Amino acid sequence: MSKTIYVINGPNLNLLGTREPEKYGRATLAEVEALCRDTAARFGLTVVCRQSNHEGAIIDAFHEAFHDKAVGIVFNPAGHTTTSVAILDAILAVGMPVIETHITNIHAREAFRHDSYVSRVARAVICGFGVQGYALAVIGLAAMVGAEAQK
Ligand code: CA2
Repeated sequence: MSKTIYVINGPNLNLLGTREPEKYGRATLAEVEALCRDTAARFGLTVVCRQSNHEGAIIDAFHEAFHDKAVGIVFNPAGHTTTSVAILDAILAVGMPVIETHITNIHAREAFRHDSYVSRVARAVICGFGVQGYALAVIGLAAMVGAEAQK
């Protein structure tokens, strides 16, 4: 049976491709999720995608990943990055590798975006590659969980 990874996106990322393309690009969330599925398929991984504008629903998605026996999570916490101890606790609770992923280089932006709670507990962090960062995150996660490229 193939291993499953989750791709979880936080608040406002449902607007991808429709607003602020100069910052976040022109790809829609559906296209980003397809990029993740296609990239994961190269390693025989199955992807479950979740997005919510609500902190509790994001935490529920982490719990779902745990109950689903997922092997890891690609996570863009968006506006919760620097605010949510509850999400930090959820990452610790599920005990699986989380790859924090940001479309923009948060360190080149306003100071309030820099100090990520998620980074304290994420296994790795990717930012500034645009939506291609999601593909890089999936590839890195695949290596971490021992998923090999399919012939
Ligand atoms: O660069 C990223 O991926 C961010 O996580 C995006 C967040 C921002 O608060 C973080 O500092 C960095 C904002 C997400 C907003 O998403 C939108 C997408 C399209 C159009 C408008 C907003």
